[in-house]
Amino acid sequence: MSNTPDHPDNRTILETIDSPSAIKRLTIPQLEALAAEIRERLIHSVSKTGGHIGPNLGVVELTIAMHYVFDTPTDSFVFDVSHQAYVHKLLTGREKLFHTIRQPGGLNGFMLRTESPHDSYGAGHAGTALSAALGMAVARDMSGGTEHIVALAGDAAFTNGISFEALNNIAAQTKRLIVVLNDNAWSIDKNVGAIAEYFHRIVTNPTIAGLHDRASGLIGRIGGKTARHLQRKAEEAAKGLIGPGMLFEEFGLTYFGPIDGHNLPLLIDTFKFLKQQNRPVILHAITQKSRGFQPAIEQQKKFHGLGPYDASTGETKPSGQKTYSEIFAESLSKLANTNDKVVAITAAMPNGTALDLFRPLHPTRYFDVGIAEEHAVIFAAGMATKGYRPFCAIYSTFLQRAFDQVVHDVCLQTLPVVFCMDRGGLSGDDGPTHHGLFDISYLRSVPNLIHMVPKDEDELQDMMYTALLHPGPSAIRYPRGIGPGTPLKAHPVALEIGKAEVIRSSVSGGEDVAIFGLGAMLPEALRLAAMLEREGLSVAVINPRFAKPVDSECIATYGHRCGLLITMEDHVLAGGFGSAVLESVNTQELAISILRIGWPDEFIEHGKPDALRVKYGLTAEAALERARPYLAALLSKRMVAH
Ligand SMILES: Cc1ncc(C[n+]2csc(CCOP(=O)(O)OP(=O)(O)O)c2C)c(N)n1
Repeated sequence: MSNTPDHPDNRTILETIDSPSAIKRLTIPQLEALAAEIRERLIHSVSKTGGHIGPNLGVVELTIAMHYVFDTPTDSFVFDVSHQAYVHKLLTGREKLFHTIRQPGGLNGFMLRTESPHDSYGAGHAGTALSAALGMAVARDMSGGTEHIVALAGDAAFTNGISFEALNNIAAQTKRLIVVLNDNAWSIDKNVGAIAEYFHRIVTNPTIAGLHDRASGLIGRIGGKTARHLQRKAEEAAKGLIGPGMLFEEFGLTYFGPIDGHNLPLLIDTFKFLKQQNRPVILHAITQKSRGFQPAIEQQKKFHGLGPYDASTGETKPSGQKTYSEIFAESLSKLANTNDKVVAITAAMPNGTALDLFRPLHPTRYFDVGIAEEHAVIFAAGMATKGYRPFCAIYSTFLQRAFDQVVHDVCLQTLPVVFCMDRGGLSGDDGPTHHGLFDISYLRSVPNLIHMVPKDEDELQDMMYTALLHPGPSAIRYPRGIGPGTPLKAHPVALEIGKAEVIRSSVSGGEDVAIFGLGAMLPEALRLAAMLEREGLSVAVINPRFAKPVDSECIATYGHRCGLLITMEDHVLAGGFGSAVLESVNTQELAISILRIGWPDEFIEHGKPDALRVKYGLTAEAALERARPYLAALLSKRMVAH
């Protein structure tokens, strides 16, 4: 509780921060108390909502210091991924709403321009902060502005190509940009590659560590200008010692650090100093991910982002049934047992894709390339040219990054790379940055590629086997979380390419309606069929299996037999599976009505998938209402026929 004269009531310091200007009135001890309160709040609140607890616990002091020194929304903060913006949200007038984060209708889990003027740039995908911040800085310079632009990016964001594309341009484009490298040595898993090692070398270099300690000591004792001068001298001396040309200096950014990213007075003093610089600068802050929450420190991977947990023990509910991701990883491990050309590639998502189950079984055939989807795809293409069979496990939303590589490197050369797209469909709590709702559209237009969507876990393993046997590129999309729980056959079977599976059809062939329920929508298709039957209609249900090529023979068969085809997909309608059916109907000149059920041409907000499906009409009930205008005609046709 705050006992200062400013806050005589019973409110905590955090509760008194209704805008960042309130932070500026606090003393260092009060700021430190505020940091403790924020940690407490994060741990308890996120235990109920789920979310990115580890990254946020690591940036408490950094965010406080930034808000202490700079003035948003006049100044702009650009957070990479922006999954670590919870503290920023708490300090920018959203403290009272914080319990709603990631909840339907509540705060988004990422920065959102529409949510607050303090959120200057939205994100959810990695590697965007430096480019966006540079764009803002250049726009400011062009319009004669004086505000500050601060980009905050994690060490893993620097494994991403875009960060380097931005670095390549910064010094040439602006004299005033502050980049904060929040180095906690972790991506979601341990950060990987040469950049991670480079940061590690800087951090563990005893000479530099000594200088940095002396600098912080001096700041603590002396404070003010002299200390800043000495600190800069120390940091500049350090630069000469680091060796290989100081990566960032070579890019034209003046490097400061490494400094302790939890030392509030040091951070404040350093930001004040950086604010005055007339040159692009990078501050290397060392932070501890999950700081202040022991269960998370011990299980960094798990606590990067997760669902609800016990706030005192960190325990989570046992998951029970295997997820699609786990089935994917186990099936791939089995395929790798029998085929030594099978390799697995992830772009920094060993946990999310479950490839960390594959890694110990086939360590030499497992590749984590960092947050580098474009590279992952071309790397896979390269391996495929040498006879290997790469399975690229990349979420549907993140494969968007590598569209050109899919087209230009893989499909144009007909290389047998398999894209295993986890989170194909609505992702739920993470919201529009993470929904995987576009992959059928963006992949269906690419020649040579086949696109499969399993109805259950067993079909996923069949599709992976089919992809392995297929001589060209293929993609498989499967949803987040668990499936229907179908047990796996001992051995997968190869599916006929472009052949749908008829789930139910009347023996007489006299259906009125055929419903194509793609992947996770098949159960809804079956429910819809039951409802239509109650209305007196005869209904066939089809598992399309392939979004490309669609089964035109099957479409023709039912196009001739029925009066209505209904498609259901967990994907946008524009260019999706239903569009593919429409195209086939058009090409075959079938005279049949088509009703397409899928996501509308809008970005879908975060929320619970079931509720969002109800809201946007992706349910059997909503489909029945949409089908109603056709029903009378179908029924009268039926009477005439019989
Ligand atoms: C293009 C893209 N690929 C993958 C991800 C998934 N992802 C979210 S956060 C993250 C790790 C970020 O690590 P870092 O930048 O070091 O920040 P930290 O979480 O450690 O604070 C990854 C891989 C993503 N958001 N965007």
